[in-house]
Amino acid sequence: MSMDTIIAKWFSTRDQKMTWAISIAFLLVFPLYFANMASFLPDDARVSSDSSGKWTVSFEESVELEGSFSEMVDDGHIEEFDFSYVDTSTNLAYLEITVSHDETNENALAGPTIGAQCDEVSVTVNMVGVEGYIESDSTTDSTSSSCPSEQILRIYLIHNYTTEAHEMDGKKSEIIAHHSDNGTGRGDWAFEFELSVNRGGPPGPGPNNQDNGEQVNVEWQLVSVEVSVVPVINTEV
Ligand SMILES: [Ca+2]
Ligand SMILES: [Ca+2]
Repeated sequence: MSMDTIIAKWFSTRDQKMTWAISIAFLLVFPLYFANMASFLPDDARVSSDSSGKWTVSFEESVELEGSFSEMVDDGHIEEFDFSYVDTSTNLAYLEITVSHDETNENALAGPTIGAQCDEVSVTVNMVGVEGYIESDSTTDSTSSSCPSEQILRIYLIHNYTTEAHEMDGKKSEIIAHHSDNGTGRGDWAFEFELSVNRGGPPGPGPNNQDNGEQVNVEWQLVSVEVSVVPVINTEV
């Protein structure tokens, strides 16, 4: 069978001609499509393949649990607070606790306040009931005796946590694993804060001011993060 005969047979019917026409059209269109595939995807598209490459990693935080309260704390008194979190469907990033106080109630024995001294507030987070955390980056203890005071403690649940978008090389699955909480942060969280009164007074020997403790304000947030990994688009020709 000669080449002319073969070609004549392939194109002998209208259906065969149509099939060839469609096949050639796809051969032309597919390379163009794959070459520009990234530009067809929406900004938040996720690519399911797990090949190695260069990726843009970005983050969106959400507050999973939060609370705030104020307590009038007496000298030497320890206030305790706790909560539980067991949901494993989230990717926990950190717990942040902000403890603030000022000197608001120190009064001289007689007359206006003289030489007031800021009270001291110490905060301790008890991690015994919690499934792991990143010890090297976290703050679980803090003390302040300068007013006004704001102490911020963060306990991280992801290694090298950042919210700045950045590029990484490797497999997508490895990058997601790199930014995973790995199950840390679940369990019973507990923290306590203690106040020690400092009484100022007029210069020289003599009686100290009165100070009946202090108002201590606490805010806390347990924050999760959604990690987005999209391929870096090479715009160079
Ligand atoms: Ca004081
Ligand atoms: Ca006070």
